[in-house]
Amino acid sequence: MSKIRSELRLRRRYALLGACALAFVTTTMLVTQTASAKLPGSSFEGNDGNLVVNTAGNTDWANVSGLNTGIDRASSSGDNSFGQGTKEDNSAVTVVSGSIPPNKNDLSRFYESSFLAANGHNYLNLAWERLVNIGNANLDFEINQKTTAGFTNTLTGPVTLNRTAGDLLVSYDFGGSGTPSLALNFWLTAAAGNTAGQCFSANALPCWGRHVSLSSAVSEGAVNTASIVDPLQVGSPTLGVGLFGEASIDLTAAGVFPAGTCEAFGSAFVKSRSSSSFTAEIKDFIAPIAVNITNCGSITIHKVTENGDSTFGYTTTGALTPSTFSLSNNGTRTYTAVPVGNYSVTENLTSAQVTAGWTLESLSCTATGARPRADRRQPSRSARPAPWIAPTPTT
Ligand SMILES: [Ca+2]
Ligand SMILES: [Ca+2]
Ligand SMILES: [Ca+2]
Repeated sequence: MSKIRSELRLRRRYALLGACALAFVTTTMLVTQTASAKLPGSSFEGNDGNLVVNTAGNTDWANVSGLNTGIDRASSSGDNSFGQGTKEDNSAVTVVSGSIPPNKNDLSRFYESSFLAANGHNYLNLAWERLVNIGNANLDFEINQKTTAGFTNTLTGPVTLNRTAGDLLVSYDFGGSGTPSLALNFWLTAAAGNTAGQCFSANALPCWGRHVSLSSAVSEGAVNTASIVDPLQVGSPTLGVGLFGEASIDLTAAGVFPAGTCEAFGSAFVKSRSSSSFTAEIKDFIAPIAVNITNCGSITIHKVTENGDSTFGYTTTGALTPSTFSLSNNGTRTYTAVPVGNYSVTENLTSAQVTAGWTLESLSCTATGARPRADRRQPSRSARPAPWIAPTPTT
């Protein structure tokens, strides 16, 4: 989660007001879609079927930030998969050990990255690799808010997937040639107010809900049509035709992150279906890995005084709750689950504090887990907010 922290230091001498402007998104980008392999607003080459940057200034798997990698057990009698007859709607599953049948996809690796772009949209990139090209590739990436305790790549036996309402299933259906079909399902529960009639396939809750096809306006994907190199593997091996597939999704445009809401997904894994049917048996999987897919961050204000102490009042903009607060020396105020937007926090001295000689010593704004914009400027002697730093949270 992006975390923006500001710090204000005051000491007695002269009266001054300080403010820290915090912006998750500070600019509006005008993006024109071109023939390059990127979604509008994204720098990621998500439909060229390779892992390397082909156009300077872009990103691809070879250089994307926040890369997460899942690696399957060796493809042999020790590979892990779901027990016979397992379907997507099953949460109580059994992990078995053994080779993947030749007519089913034998997964070897998957990659995940996500980022918040300057246009305020969250993008999710996914990729998979398989050992043998059997033509079709029908896969599901399951993206959960919570982790499933004990579900590691050494587990065998029963496990219940820790699914939460709103969890995400990204279907990747490749017919052996052409462009893959991408779709989303959301996990539905009675507690969330859903009804069984909203299930896509199952007859009872909890279940995967409506299968939402993703258009080319909000998603893209490709499977490699020529031999490529995977620079993320030791020795950069060559992958033959059809062994690598990737996708990129604009989660915001796809409605996964509605405006003004906070969502966070912390775990992801991939599994292979035996056909394009949603209810087909799922077989091989690669155990879950930690991911950080979120559209929100937190803001922490830390107050430090020198040569005494007092109670200082603050006002904020950006609809933070509470909108005003007070801090004394070493006090902090943290706002969590802060949606994308522009925020400012301003310290307001009382006339008594001015008379007492409080003055601004220093003020710093930093962004953690993010890419701060380092355009630092001296604090102004006016009470206007936003004289300072505008960090953006991610690359
Ligand atoms: Ca690519
Ligand atoms: Ca590329
Ligand atoms: Ca496996």
